[in-house]
Amino acid sequence: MLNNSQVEYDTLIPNNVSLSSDRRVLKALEKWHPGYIDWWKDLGPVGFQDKLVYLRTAINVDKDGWATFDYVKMPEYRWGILLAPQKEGRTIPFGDHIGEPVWQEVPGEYRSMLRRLIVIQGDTEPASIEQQRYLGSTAPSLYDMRNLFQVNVEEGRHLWAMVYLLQKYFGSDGREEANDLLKRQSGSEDAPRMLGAFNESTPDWLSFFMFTAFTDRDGKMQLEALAQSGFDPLSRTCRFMLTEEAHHMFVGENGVRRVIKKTCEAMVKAGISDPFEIDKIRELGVIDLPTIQKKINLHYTLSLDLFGSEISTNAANTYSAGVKGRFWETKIKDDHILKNDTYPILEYSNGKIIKKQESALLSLNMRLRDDYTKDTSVSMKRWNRTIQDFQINFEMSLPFEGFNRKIGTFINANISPSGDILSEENWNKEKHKFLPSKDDNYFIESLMKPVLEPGKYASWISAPDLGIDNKPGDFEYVKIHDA
Ligand code: BYC
Repeated sequence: MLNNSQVEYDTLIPNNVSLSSDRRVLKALEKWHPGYIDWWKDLGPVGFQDKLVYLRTAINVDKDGWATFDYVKMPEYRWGILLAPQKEGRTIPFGDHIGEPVWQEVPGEYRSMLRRLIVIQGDTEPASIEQQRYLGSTAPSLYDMRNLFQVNVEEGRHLWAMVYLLQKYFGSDGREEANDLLKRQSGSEDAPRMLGAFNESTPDWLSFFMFTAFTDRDGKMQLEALAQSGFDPLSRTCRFMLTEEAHHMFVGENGVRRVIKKTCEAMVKAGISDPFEIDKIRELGVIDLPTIQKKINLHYTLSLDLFGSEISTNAANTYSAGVKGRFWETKIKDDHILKNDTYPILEYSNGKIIKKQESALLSLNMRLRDDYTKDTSVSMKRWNRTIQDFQINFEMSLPFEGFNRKIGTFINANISPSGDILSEENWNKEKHKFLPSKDDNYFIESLMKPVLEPGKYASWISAPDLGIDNKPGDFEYVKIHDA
């Protein structure tokens, strides 16, 4: 490793990329900074901006001790630019340039391809903050509120990471793209965010936990694929972002698990063994398991769409170019060129689901999606273990890949979560058994009452097993009463 992990912490923008001696980029970022703060105040978390929040701040890129915890007001968070250490002698691990030294500058022929990927990645970061902006006022505990704000400030840092790459490596069009990242807005009619799931609303905390469990995990997979890039600054940036991303998925997976646990506890206490006694269970002030399953169906499939079409020339081109790899590319044992390989995919054609072998290069989105599904099933196992611990006869499952899809071969097909092809009429009759209905959403929203006393939790969620940074159960994660 080259010794380039020294962090400049006394500049406006903490960084380990020697910004103080890179006047052009420093100036560009300082110019972008006020617009970012305005955006954060206008479209970031509503309320609590003047409160002290117990937040983790990245101060280093060493494996151990990369973060410090302290009370911070969110607008004063130190959003830094931190790249994982450069690996000496790293070579491009896949594609037509395999074995060549990685690029420290953008190769001209791949400039627009790289810019597009960086802009898409950058666009998702502020989008998720915008989606979650109203949640603070209904937090089920101070612990959860703190976790929400932690996720938010770190997504803000991830935006900075992409903006740095745009400003440093893409000249005036990079500058323009950086400005546009603050202009598009989640859910806007005129200038929406670029990818589907980032224009959906996150109206309640179960949605937030599902989003961080499922959609942040797409983030993990995409960052892992970009971390393989032959463009070394992108690879290093993504490698460090992955360090923070792990906590976001923990918030989601553990959040959903705590919701499930509270439901099971309440059912056992009330002597209800049938998980489908929905009205009785809801009267206990908890969310019934079938409704949680519907939320899984929704968020998993919205996240599948984020992988793009199963067959994609874009994906083949970025791979052959050495710009975007596969999940854990260097651990895979094949030629890393893939021109002669095939990959199994499903295709929906003339009302039938057909299994076929496709070009491995063209199927790279599908392969990454399959890796995502494998990764996700670990969460499913943990959630089901919680249900089994209470001896309740219910098993959560991931729906069939063709269910509820808006991108790819299954676009708008009427297929049930178990993979049955339905007539239009049956789909319309059944769909509220598969996806949250208006009533389900109203019920969930009716539970969203804030709990702001340290150590206390809303009726529908259990306390976490451990505090953040080993803090005790009644720790005041957000100082609500101090100005
Ligand atoms: N919505 O060949 P296709 C995260 C477009 S999340 C709307 O099928 P491709 C995070 C596509 O852009 C990770 N449009 O797909 C999580 C293309 O349009 P153009 C974010 C879509 O290009 C939580 C056309 O359809 N990072 O970090 O192979 C919180 C045909 O494209 C969608 C990345 O995604 C969609 N769902 O793959 C915070 C990595 N899907 O260009 C953060 C960068 C496709 O023809 N992005 N389209 O107008 C990529 O690698 C790829 O662009 C995609 C799409 C995987 C997104």
